[in-house]
Amino acid sequence: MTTRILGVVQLDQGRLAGDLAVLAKSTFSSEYSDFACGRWEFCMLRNQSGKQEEQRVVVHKTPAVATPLGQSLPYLNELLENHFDRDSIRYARIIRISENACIIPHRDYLELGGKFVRVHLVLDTNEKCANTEENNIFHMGRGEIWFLDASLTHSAGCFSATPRSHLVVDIEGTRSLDEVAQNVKLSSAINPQVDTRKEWTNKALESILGFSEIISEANYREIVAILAKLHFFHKVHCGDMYGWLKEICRRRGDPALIEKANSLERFYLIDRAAGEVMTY
Ligand SMILES: O=C(O)CCC(=O)C(=O)O
Repeated sequence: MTTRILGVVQLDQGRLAGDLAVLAKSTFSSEYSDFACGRWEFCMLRNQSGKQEEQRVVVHKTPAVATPLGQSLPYLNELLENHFDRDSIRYARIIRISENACIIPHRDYLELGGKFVRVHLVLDTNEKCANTEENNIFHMGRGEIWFLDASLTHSAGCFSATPRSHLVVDIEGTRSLDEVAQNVKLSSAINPQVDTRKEWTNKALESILGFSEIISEANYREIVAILAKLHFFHKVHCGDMYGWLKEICRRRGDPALIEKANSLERFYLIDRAAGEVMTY
């Protein structure tokens, strides 16, 4: 796993609560909702133009400018200024995941022709929230700053009634990882993460392949969401869902559904055009 913790910051819970209360009343974007299985959402705090309407991420070379929402969050601004090099920030977003939602396993940057150093500063979380990368599952703890290798297949989910909120910062891609997180405590005390997921069994596999009896255009997205969440609970690679989906559609024998499965795998894992949106 190349994703790793970079350090820990001491959060001021009172001031953080003030900004989280503002966010709770703010409008989150529906951009990238094709990546969401349930309520996985984000809002922009800094972007290229400083305009709230600029919601899509592109690779650019100028220091990110605070949006009106970003300007209204004094503590989060202070965290950005204290722990990152302002000139190297390209985007800052809040990503919130609500109960029983996740982002579909995917790879980033496929459409961008470049990369960022993507870091997460964890604002609000609990033990029922997890991130995943290929075969691995891990929990990012409150106050921790993590580098996330978003070019690998990954996902994140929340399975508690309390939503999870991360401050996600995209840093100029040429910056060395060692200089990305500033004024942080090193995290030598962090316990190694234990994978408590269940073993995957043939019985479990056959049960989901049984969706081939009922899959249709009408329930496709719901079945995709079920497949997308399984790796949070069973020891499988987070990208395995695309193989299962293709097999379900093959067994169904419907060419349109098979084509849709191939197209989902291409879009989320292999190749996307700039600005392309997936509908299914
Ligand atoms: O943790 C999340 O909500 C999203 C993780 C992710 O997909 C990313 O940061 O690229």
